[in-house]
Amino acid sequence: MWIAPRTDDMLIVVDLQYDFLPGGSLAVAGGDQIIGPINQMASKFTHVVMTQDWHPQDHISFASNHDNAEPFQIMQLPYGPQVLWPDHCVWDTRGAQFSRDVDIPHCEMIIRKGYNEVVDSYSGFQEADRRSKTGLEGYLRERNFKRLFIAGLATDFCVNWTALDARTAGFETFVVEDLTRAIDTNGSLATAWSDMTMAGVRRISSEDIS
Ligand code: VGL
Ligand code: ZN
Repeated sequence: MWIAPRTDDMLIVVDLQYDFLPGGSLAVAGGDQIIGPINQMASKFTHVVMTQDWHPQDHISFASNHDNAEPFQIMQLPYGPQVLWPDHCVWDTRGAQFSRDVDIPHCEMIIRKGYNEVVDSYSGFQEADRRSKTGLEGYLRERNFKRLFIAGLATDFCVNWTALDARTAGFETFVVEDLTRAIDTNGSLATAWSDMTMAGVRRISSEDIS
């Protein structure tokens, strides 16, 4: 398959932040390996946005903010089941910063998410209550983007939820599989790919992009 980037395509680069990289508090194995190739892919796209996981210290998704809770446990919250995480991407900490190896100077917008202390937001489009929008859909529509390409961290959480919401919003959506890495807790990676496939997300390789 050969795909030539067009000016009505948007590349969405998800969460290339220190806490998701080796040495970080929620490190994704091999996360550092995809940064260089994502920079290269980004240079082929006219339009790029990045998402940034951005939590207050008292965020509901942190196990440390609940009694007798451990990271990676699932807790029922008013908006549904929530995986509890180690503290990560606390705003104004180094862990929340983009890796300095990210080199995408033409990135035109950064969407922060997860800043509401009582709702998590894996998706770049909306919070986990499925109600509060980030504004990304409006931005993409208003500027007439048609196809979305998604890469970054983590395949089974923020990439997955962003891709599913992109499909719900009606965009043709491609996930560049070799430029993602997964957390994979409780079978989450297999579930993510089956959900994305069912939703019509196209699973491609960076080699497909010319
Ligand atoms: C993410 C877990 C918690 C992600 C963010 O970027 O995939 N995962 N917050
Ligand atoms: Zn998070």
